Amino acid sequence: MYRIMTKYLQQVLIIWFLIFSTSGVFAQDKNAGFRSTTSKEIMDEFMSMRFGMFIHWGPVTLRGTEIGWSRGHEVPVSDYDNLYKEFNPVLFNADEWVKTAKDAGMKYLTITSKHHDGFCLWPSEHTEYDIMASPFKKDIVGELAKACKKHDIKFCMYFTILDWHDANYPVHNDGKAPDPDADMSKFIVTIKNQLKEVITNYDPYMLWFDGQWESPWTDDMGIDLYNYLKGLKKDLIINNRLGKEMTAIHSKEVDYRKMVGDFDTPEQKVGNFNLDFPWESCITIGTQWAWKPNDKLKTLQECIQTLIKTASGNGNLLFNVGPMMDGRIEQRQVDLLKQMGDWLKVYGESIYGTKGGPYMPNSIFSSTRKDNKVFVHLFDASIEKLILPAFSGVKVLKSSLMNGKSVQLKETDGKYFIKLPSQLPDSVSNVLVLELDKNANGIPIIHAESK
Ligand code: FHN
Repeated sequence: MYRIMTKYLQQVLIIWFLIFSTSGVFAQDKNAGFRSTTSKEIMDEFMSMRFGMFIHWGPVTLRGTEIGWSRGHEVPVSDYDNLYKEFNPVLFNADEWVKTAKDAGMKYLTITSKHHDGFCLWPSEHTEYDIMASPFKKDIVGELAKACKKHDIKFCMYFTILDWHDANYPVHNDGKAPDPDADMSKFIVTIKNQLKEVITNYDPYMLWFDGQWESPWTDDMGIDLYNYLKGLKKDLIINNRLGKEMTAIHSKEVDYRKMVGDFDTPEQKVGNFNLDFPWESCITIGTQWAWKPNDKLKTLQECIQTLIKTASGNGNLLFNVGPMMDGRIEQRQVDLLKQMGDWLKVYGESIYGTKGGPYMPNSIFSSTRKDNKVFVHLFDASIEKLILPAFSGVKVLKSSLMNGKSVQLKETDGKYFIKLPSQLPDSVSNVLVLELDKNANGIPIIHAESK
């Protein structure tokens, strides 16, 4: 009898496994070999910062065209690849850049240490094509790392894993087929050596990779590089552009199980609301990543409300500036960032260290929350009333505008009827604070119509 039972049991187990393994319940993730090893504590700290400075800079500023992309297009390769010989940003002052970031209310700074044109803004032992070959001959990355440490700003580095200048990388953004004489394994040795060099010399808080969409790069290379880097620095934060799965290039929903990295990186758009996986939107203050003469900059309201909308979606904003060829960030951009910082001095509690929700964002308002407060961000100063679904099992003890004035709130039939002052105080963006009798983070997500 016993033998018949075990035989039967074996058959059931085999059928059970076949059903589940084909139904995808146990389907191996595409990157079964990848697992993010960055702790939740580290990621929570990063995500609590909400706001960082992105800097795209290099010899290409001498032409005012897009970094990397204009090589061999708006700027002939022979011209582009010799710009470094003229690159002498004598007005570069790392402390000034970092103070500009700090005055903007930014908590971290990410510099394009090496973009797709392959030029390195630090003295590298693994290439001649670096800042020491220019008349400037100063370690830009090193000076920024030092200034960030001095001003308590987290120092981060952008690093491209494609390199249209390096002969060992098979693709050169010239529309031609990959170069058969290129040697990808040698290229990977070079970038591993350079990454070891910058981690050792500058101790970056986060590495922001880019350029994984081209054919020579594979997810396996990304997984190998991620594990190599984590072997060098256990607490290093690494974005998701070591792998092919991301939103920045594809406008589809991201399958987080397939990502290689610690956070998602939507680009030039506010990312989708997501409480489960960290994300950071990278967005330009103008229209071009690198400096562009007379570029059209975003208005202050667009800048502030972009930050609000990323925080309301539970994400960070990496906001990009393009310094000029002489090393200064143009005054227009500095002024805009300072005004963002002034707004954050009043309303920063509704951004830093918050979670997105509980109200899903819409065209009239969005929301963030922290401890026993829900912050309702009102995008239009002319709004006079708001009707919101009430939080179940929660009491609103106080409702007021963030800079003080109390606001009438009546709860009837599961709704809050809120009467706002005729003219809201802030011309850029206003914040209504609902103080609750319990922690707001437990409130389930609520879809509220924008009326
Ligand atoms: O090609 C780059 C581009 O130049 C810029 O660096 C952005 C910033 O995220 N990333 C790539 C485009 O997705």
